Amino acid sequence: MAENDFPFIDFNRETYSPEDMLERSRTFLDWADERRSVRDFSDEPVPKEVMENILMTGSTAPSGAHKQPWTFCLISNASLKSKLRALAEEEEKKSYGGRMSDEWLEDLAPLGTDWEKEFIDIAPWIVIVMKRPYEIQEDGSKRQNYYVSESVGLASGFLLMAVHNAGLVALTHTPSPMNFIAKALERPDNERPFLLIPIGYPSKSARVPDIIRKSKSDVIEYYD
Ligand code: IYR
Repeated sequence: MAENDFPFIDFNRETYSPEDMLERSRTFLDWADERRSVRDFSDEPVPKEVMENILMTGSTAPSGAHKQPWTFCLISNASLKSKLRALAEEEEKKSYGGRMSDEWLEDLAPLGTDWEKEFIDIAPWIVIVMKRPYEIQEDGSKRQNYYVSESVGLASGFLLMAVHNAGLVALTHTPSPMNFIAKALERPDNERPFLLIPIGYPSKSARVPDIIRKSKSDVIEYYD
């Protein structure tokens, strides 16, 4: 058997009656709907093992050919956080100061974002989600991964739900361009930064915009 072959095993999971499914799916939706992106963090510590569990939940996501093309950099080091903040703010100042279109800035205005990224210093943990377009094999040759952005996006979604489940909050921050992150973390050539995610407790005074989510008729097209 080749190294990457997996034997097939029986799969039996618990199923639910239609009534129970309805109840469970509604309860899960209500719970998921409570998740919010939060920009104001507390500096209260969060145990490392909680973070490891959250990241490993992200790592249960499906991926192209089961290549799991992600690495999660788990950062708590204060001077590294400060360095990342300074570098992110340098880029964001340029973005907010002219690189982003007027229309983009107009779309962001109601969310209250700006170039300042204080949360990178304050949140106890910063996760950098790296995507791996290819693997470097032992003989030095490259082997492609598949549907890398889709896979890493799914892993990030799973991770965010695990954060929510732990009673913590996160922000999916996308400093742009992000090359500085790979450099600061001395990541290998086959990794590219995908998201910067501060994770922690919300600050006591945290406020969030009162957003309205799209309704069923906005997001579902039926083909019965
Ligand atoms: N990357 C910037 C700008 C930004 C862009 C979008 I699209 C957002 O939904 C929020 C922010 C930043 O992180 O501030």
